[in-house]
Amino acid sequence: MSYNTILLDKHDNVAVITLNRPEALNALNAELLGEVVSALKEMEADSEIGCMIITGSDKAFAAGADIKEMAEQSMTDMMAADVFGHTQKAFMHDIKKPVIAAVNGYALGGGCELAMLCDFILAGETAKFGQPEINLGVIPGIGGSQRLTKLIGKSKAMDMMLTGRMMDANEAERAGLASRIFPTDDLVDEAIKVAGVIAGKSLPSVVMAKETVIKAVDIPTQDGVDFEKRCFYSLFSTEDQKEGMAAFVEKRQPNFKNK
Ligand code: CO8
Repeated sequence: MSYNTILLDKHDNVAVITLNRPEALNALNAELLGEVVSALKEMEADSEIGCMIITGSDKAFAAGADIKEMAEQSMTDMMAADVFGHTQKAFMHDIKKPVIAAVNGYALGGGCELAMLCDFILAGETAKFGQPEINLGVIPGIGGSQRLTKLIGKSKAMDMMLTGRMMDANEAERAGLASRIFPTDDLVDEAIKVAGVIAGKSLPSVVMAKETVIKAVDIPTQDGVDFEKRCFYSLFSTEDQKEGMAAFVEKRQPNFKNK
């Protein structure tokens, strides 16, 4: 299959999906999310592949959902398209092989959430994680509130989600968001080595190891994720979401009405 917004390479038994919208810091538009899901499914069906990696550029893993694509959407538009629901379903139900996020640069909003949808996160030294949706008059919409809280605990998750601040690689590793840190330039090669170790194991045990860890943390998550999605979409009926996203597009500070 050919893709417009991602690159797909194979390194022996490891597949590397590189998010490739440099002009928008890999902002996650509907096309890119659809292509990530298609590539994961393609690699899931490829008997040569034992482990997948999702990565971005040195500057950005992904700077969030595409604000310019979302800015004018209504609540009904968001719920009808349900792009985030489809993406999440694919990660949670269709992909049995492990997926590693290799994060350099910004992993913000949906970018941080995409990294957390992967099975674990390897961070480059310059990685920066954040859930800055609050600055746009919205909240995370693809599981971030649930997964971040489970990974780093309530206090830090509240701090991140309510202030919108960023967390560097060291803090992310200490907090349990990233499993290991590598030098920026070596990150993808190191991730391929880690993925190669996993791909060298017995696939049935790898698939079951993944499934059991997910069960340990995730059984009640679905309810929270569904709740979060309804909240996220409903925020598209507020003036403040329109103002927050318009302000970003126009490169100015937002003037929220409902303070
Ligand atoms: N959406 C659309 N375009 C973006 C985004 C984005 N999220 N982030 C950056 N861009 C664009 C900029 O508009 C700019 O384009 P142009 O050159 O045409 O003006 C280009 O990328 C480069 O960006 P900057 O000039 O802003 O680069 P800086 O180095 O000055 O700043 C930052 C980098 C700090 C990352 C800055 O770009 C920024 O703050 N970006 C927005 C971060 C953000 O708010 N992310 C959250 C988005 S909302 C969200 O993710 C909701 C999640 C819901 C579920 C998602 C499921 C996938």
